[in-house]
Amino acid sequence: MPLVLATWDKPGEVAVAAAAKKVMSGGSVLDALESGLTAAEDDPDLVAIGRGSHPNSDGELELDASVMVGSDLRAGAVCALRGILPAIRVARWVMERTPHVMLAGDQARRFAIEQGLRPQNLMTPTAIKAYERWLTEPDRVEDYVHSVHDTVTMLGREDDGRLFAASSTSGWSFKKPGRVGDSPIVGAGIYADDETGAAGATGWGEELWKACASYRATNLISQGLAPQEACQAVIDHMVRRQPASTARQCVVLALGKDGRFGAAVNKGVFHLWVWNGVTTERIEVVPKTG
Ligand code: SD4
Repeated sequence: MPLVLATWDKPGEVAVAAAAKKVMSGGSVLDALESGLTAAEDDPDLVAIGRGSHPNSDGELELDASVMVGSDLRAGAVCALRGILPAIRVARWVMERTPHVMLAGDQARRFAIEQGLRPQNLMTPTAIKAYERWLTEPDRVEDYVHSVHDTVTMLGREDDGRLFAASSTSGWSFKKPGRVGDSPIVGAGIYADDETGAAGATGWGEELWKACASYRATNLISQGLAPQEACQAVIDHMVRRQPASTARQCVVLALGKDGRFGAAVNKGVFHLWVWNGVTTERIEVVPKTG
């Protein structure tokens, strides 16, 4: 049976449902990850990724996205992409239609337009209102960044064991223009290698990037750890080596080539959606105690 994982409560639910639908209509798991992230990016009511999410401090949305294929380590990514949806499709096109791994900013936008996407305004009235409120109360930015999960990271496994990872994000609410987090970075926000496993990260991008969280998790799986143990080991390593990372939520999830999966969080509660080819489950992940 195919398997699909998606992060965070509301956007993850939208993403996993769209992914399941794609597979059930004959799509591949790679297509399913693209469909899942596209659905979440496109939903104006989700203050999460893509349309309707929080902009940077200039009031503009800058999107990051990435995808990786575990059979041959192919990868594609875009960062600081403005006015284009779906960012995940552009990341996939970078992988499939160019010899590169990442395109950035205005040149990523130009590539997306050349490939047939139309520039559009991604700000909704609700997002504009949130931005205007932030302009008058910038000190309260922490209220926003802790209450909004602005990333969906997905992992997938085909029936035959092929693994995939993908992520899409608008990054931190009201971030510095040009800031790029872990999500589009291969090894940080995503990693997939059929010989070991697939992994993803979400939460505080700067810290997860410094930890090379996704690659670290798959590397630990290659050393014999179960996916759950590998995720916890990455979080433990971050707590020990990057103690400042405990100030904000950091999550690591992983999927083994045998279909076992796991997730770990450093603080707070995290929700992971899992579709196992038949049913969808919402799993609550809490920090390890003791
Ligand atoms: C970032 N890691 O840009 C992303 C944010 C995130 O839930 O995952 N939020 O830092």
